[in-house]
Amino acid sequence: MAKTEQSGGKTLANGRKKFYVTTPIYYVNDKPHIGHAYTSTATDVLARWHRLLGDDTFLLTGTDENTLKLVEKAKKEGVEPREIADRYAERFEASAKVMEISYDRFIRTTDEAKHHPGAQEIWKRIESAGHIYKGTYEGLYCVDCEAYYTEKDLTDGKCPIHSTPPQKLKEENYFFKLSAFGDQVKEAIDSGKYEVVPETRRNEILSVIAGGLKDVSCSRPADKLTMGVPVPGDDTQRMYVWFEALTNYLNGIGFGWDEKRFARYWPADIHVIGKEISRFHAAIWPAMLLAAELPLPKKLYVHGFFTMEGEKMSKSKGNVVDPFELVEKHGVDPVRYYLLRALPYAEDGDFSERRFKEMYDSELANDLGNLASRVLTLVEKKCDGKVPEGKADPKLKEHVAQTHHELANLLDAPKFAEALERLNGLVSLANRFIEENKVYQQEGDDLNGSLYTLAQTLGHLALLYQPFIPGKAGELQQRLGLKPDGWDADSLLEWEKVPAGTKVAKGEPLFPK
Ligand code: ME8
Repeated sequence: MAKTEQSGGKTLANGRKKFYVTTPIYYVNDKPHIGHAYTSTATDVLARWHRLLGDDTFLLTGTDENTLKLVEKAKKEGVEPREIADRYAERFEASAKVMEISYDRFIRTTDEAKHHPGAQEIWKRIESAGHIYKGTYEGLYCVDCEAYYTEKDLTDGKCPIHSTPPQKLKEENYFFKLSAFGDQVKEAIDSGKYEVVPETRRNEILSVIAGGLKDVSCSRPADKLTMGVPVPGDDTQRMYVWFEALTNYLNGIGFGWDEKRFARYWPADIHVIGKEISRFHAAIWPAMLLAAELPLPKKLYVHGFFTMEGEKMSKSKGNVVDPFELVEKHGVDPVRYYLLRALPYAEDGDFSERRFKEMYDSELANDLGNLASRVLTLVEKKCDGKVPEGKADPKLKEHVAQTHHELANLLDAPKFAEALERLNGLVSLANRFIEENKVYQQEGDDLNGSLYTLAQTLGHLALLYQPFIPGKAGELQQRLGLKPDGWDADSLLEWEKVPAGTKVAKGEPLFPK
């Protein structure tokens, strides 16, 4: 398989490919829930996959803090906004750790040394190119979305996402000439230079652009938005939160404070986001970059939303699922696995405890867990715990190679649920191989060939599941004497993973029931 097919585009001076992936930065006015955990986990799968391929990988996540809603919440609680921001930013970082997100940097937009300078630099570049002007904004604003709306965007006079009436604003602020970039953004998306997936989302955004992009307000009066990034050269204004938050994707890798690192990783290979913020990422963000004369990101992946047992998750319904509790109850790998499997590509998904249990029992315990324990038990019982020398079964070997190929394509899409299904397909095939050949009754060369083949297959599975369930995959690697890192696209594909003579350990069931 050609390496370029699997890796991020740019080749670095040291010959390695780079891969830069981001999560949205999350608001700090509330606790993290499984929606946030899903996005971060999906992002993490891509980062871990590219590290496995040997790419120089960077995963950025963090928090979006300079919001009016935080200022208002702080006023109500009688505390400084920063106090609340610190509280929740800590919570989000802790949830990233609990979900085993392998982030390289956690950015906070209150960071005056490593976020503000980059955000202001972008402002200056856009302004000096003539794309920012002063005007009066008169219209609607949803504080929960931190977004401007027109009457026709509303549902029964309310915000379509939060079902709350928006504020009416009339204020002096700066505008970004978004209208001047419609054609260029359209061309970038149409041509795939900035690839927006799934296609339904791409078509949606193209029709928004075809309807005409209007200039957008890009600042708020400093007396209202008392925290935030000061507009360069005008103390009375702060940058509108989305306008500076989007620049986190540049600042997080060094824009404004480590240009060398910035040059190494930009452009982003993929931004992962939820569907409600696609306009910001597919229209305003590329326009800002074009205006500032910076390269566009390569891809935007827009995923659907989780509902909870069929209902919208909301605090008032009390059905928001806390990732900390979930991990405490089930362990992190099953939670990651379930979230990734439960959200189909291009659609919404439902979180259900019953489905979680069913999936755990059938796919993890009965299929993958069982395969591992059957193969390791057979090697222990029949071959003294050492992988025998034997002839590889050509069909299973071919299927392993095919799985690599398909997995690479599915993760390139990226289709997480399908990628796991594909791996599960290999597990089923290996289980069937044991049944059909009655490996437990085999002797001599037949037995040796079967166990040698199964040990290699299990070795490949231990590596290929690693991006999804790093803990359990790691345990399996250990039992097979397999190293977790130091692989690249070529060595990963090599058939022999657990050479004859390797001493393996049976261990406890990987997924106890
Ligand atoms: O929008 N299902 O932050 P946010 C799946 N700060 N994913 C969900 C979800 C659900 N029910 N609910 C939330 C913001 N998400 C801005 C982003 S980026 C420059 C600024 C995930 O805290 C999903 O990824 O509201 C969504 O886009 C994100 O959380 C929104 O997080």
